[in-house]
Amino acid sequence: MNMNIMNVDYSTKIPNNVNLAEDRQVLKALEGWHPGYVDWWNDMGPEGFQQSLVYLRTAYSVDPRGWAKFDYVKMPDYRWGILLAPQEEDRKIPFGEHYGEPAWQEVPGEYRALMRRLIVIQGDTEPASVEQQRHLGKTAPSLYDMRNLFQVNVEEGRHLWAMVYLLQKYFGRDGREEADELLRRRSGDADSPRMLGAFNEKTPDWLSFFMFTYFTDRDGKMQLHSLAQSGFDPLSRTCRFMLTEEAHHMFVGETGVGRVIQRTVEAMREAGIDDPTDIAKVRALGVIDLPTIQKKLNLHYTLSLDLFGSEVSTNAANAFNAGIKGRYHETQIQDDHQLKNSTYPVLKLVDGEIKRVDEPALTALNMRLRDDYSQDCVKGLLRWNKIITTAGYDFQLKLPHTAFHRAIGEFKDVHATPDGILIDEGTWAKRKGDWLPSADDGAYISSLMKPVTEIGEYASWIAPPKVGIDNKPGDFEYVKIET
Ligand code: BYC
Repeated sequence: MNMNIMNVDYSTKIPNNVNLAEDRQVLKALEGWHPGYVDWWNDMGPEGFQQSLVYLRTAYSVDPRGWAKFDYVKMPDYRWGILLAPQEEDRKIPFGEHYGEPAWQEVPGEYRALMRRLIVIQGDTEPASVEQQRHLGKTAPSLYDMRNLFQVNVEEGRHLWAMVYLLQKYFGRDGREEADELLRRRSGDADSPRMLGAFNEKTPDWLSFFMFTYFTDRDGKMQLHSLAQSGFDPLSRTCRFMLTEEAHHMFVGETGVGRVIQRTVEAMREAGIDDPTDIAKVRALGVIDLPTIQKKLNLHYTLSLDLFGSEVSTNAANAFNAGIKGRYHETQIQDDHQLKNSTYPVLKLVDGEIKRVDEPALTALNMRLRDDYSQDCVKGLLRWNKIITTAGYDFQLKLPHTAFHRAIGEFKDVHATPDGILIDEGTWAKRKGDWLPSADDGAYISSLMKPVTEIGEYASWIAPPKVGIDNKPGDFEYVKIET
């Protein structure tokens, strides 16, 4: 069949724009993997609502000008497909030792293991997040939010398919085994956990979900951007298309947190509360106080910082030299794209003090990507803070210092305040509850997590969105539950 790469072939069981109909072996491998995926979705995907009609977008093209269509779909019937951004003619490897050589259409033998490891790590995060969020449908603050949760979930499922396609097409038997393992590991499981720390944490409530989609999905954005630079063209094209979907996930996070803040300041204004740190008074209104929002932010931001690995990493240097994983916006950077003689300032612990030390730029790539990430995070905070100041409150949300609450890298063995002052174990134990959500904070937030399923209604602790999904009006039924 002659197929336009822009449009997706829906005639095979697995929608795709990679001509699977003529790639029998890979089609067979994917069809063999499909039942296990559906079992995983049924066991570990959203709890309940599997028979509900959800107003979801599905990709039908990879043309950035119009790639998705919206319709009511039951989640298990979602068409999870393999979609790669169109191939760029004569694309060259944009960095590393092979700088300027034609991009690879197959995996070079010497980089197989390194490449497979990165693809597996990326793939592992996708089902993990679905597992972490599986119970949230039951406490959705509105049908609008419930629909957004499920949209994020089905797309993370598709991102798993994206990585599994690469494994099965380009990595032979090893790839097929890895694809099976991706369905076997479980978030938070003691024996068989997901690979990266943040993906084994709980997402206990909707504020966590919004923080996760703001901060952790944004790590996804940065990592996907770096892999989109890859000299291995199929990986690059896969990640480029994933980024199109990823934008909505971060939108859900940013607007979600923004709407929580909006509702809190509105309720405080109506009640005549001037002091946003008067937690008991604010909580009596059935909204989430700003200091608790700051604590949740501290938690999710630092868990996400850990996802960038160690500040100084030979793994990162090897992946860059090999032409497998580049920098954020690599092609827009003005330098030799090989980092032969350059340095990059890295925050390190030197004689018990936090210092900036110049390291070879090649080994400091994780730190550089993390810095790009932190800058990207700030943008949303500015918008959140504007909601607070517009309501007339003198309170600012801040990103904590990178030495605060870390489990990976330079600062994993020390304790620091959110301002970056090093403290001892005893002080940490005493003050921790001021900076990270405590059991009481968790219990209070949980007490608010009552489902709201009436059309156009919202829970007490969150403001309605400014615009509907796909420009739908406020009274749109985003999820038809009774089917
Ligand atoms: N937890 O040299 P180092 C997303 C391990 S999110 C546990 O410092 P490297 C999404 C590391 O594996 C994006 N272990 O690290 C978001 C290594 O082990 P080995 C996911 C960790 O390799 C929301 C050792 O420590 N994609 O898409 O330079 C919803 C030394 O590591 C952790 C990617 O991450 C950790 N946090 O960098 C859904 C991209 N960190 O080899 C989806 C692919 C490090 O000694 N992955 N370790 O056994 C990578 O680029 C890199 O593997 C990492 C780590 C950036 C993760």
